[in-house]
Amino acid sequence: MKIHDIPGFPNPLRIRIALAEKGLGDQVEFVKVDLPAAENRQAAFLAKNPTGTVPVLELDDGLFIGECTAITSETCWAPRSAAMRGATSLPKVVPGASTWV
Ligand SMILES: N[C@@H](CCC(=O)N[C@@H](CS)C(=O)NCC(=O)O)C(=O)O
Repeated sequence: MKIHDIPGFPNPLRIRIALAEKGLGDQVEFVKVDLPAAENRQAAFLAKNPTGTVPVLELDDGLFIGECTAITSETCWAPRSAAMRGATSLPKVVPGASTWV
């Protein structure tokens, strides 16, 4: 799992805090997006997230998920997050669906 972001910016920080709380920091590769150079407005990044914002979660199957709320929800389903979500929670149904709600 990868997180495309830039250190120190508020929305990426939300994800980094959530991952740290869940003990998932070592399962994530962070890919720096050069916001000052407008890398997030280039076609290559817009293909990952059409809103042109960070953070973006990239799952191992190649799915990209934007929006902090959707990303934190998605990372709840990582195997080591069971303690955070509870053992009897509902199963994941539609990956990334909460990006658009
Ligand atoms: N609603 C988005 C907001 C993300 C956002 O605004 N990120 C800022 C960085 S803190 C960004 O990418 N700004 C660059 C831009 O809008 O061009 C989320 O929750 O992830």
